Amino acid sequence: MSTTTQIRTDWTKEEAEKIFNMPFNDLLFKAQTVHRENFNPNQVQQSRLLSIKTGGCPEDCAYCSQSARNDSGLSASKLMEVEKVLKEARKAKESGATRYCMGAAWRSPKDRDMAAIEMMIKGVKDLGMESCMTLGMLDDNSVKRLKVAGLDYYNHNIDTSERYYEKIITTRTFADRIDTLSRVKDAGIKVCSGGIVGMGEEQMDRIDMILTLATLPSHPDSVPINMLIPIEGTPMADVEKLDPIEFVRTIALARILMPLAHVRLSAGREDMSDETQALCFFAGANSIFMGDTLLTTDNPDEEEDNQLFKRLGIEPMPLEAHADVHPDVKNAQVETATA
Ligand code: SAM
Ligand code: DTB
Ligand code: SF4
Repeated sequence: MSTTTQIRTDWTKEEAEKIFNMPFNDLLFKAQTVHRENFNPNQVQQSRLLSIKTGGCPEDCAYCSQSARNDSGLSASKLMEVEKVLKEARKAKESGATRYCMGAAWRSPKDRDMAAIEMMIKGVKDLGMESCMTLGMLDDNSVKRLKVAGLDYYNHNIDTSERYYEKIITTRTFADRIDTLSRVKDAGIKVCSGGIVGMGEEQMDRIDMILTLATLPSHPDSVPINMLIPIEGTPMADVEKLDPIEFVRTIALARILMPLAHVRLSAGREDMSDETQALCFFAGANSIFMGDTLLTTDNPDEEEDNQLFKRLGIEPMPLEAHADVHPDVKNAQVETATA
């Protein structure tokens, strides 16, 4: 039997709202159906994350432990040495990671740092993993250098809806973020872009955030959906917790609107029940960060995740199953053979 998935970038707000608000069982069924048409439903891609430059960031993101404007108690560090980064990358490879993501608390990378960044990218590639960087906004020169160094993915999140954005960040605009995403795409680097839910936004903001990503000229290859990790000393420290069902609905909407994207159940798993995580996988999440720290906060340890995978019959997604899966064709018809 053969099934087809239509890839659309012209979703309307009405369509997105209607899907988001479907009865939960219908929504999950639809998301799982789309998921199965495009991916092995029992495979989840594993990425590892390392903060290569922590804290002291000049931006004012209200959720972030690393903003110099938030009093989170985190001390700022310099850019990590290349050898140290590659030592950590080797450990990640040994534990089964297929993608290595490196994050820096910068507004944008400086010229003087680019040589070290390039060596990190090359080193990770030589280990046989995909490389991902998240360094803030990019100009034409730095995006070109990243491409030449062989970078596979660039992560830059839109974070929330355009409407709610100004409540969260004032030092860079929503349009700045879209601009960086289009530079990355134009340079031929794969785009990783998503956002955070549970920041006190309304349901329409969660829907709009996904809609913005799904109506970009082409869908991001990876879409990280983060549940806010409330950090003491930030303006978001005491935000009311989001109903996990709303989180699962957000994942399902991302899966349905962007059928070929790797939807990552990203930050927030440490405080999430196994059952909520299982629902996220059922709703089409097929990527996670493995390892006991994210950038500055805790993540479930490897053993815990291995146990959860075992209970759910989930296998790590092999590299060949996710590399270059995304045909960059607007309105493409994708034929997938199903058993
Ligand atoms: N400084 C770079 C930038 O912001 O573009 C890269 C690193 S930044 C920490 C990467 C992303 O992590 C943010 O855009 C945000 O979506 C997510 N993030 C940061 N702090 C978080 C938190 N406390 N809870 C959930 N997600 C968070
Ligand atoms: C993304 O969307 N989530 C990751 C990654 N991209 C860089 C970061 C999560 C950070 C969580 C808070 C922290 O550890 O500081
Ligand atoms: Fe800086 Fe990124 Fe944190 Fe914003 S999210 S304060 S840009 S490290």
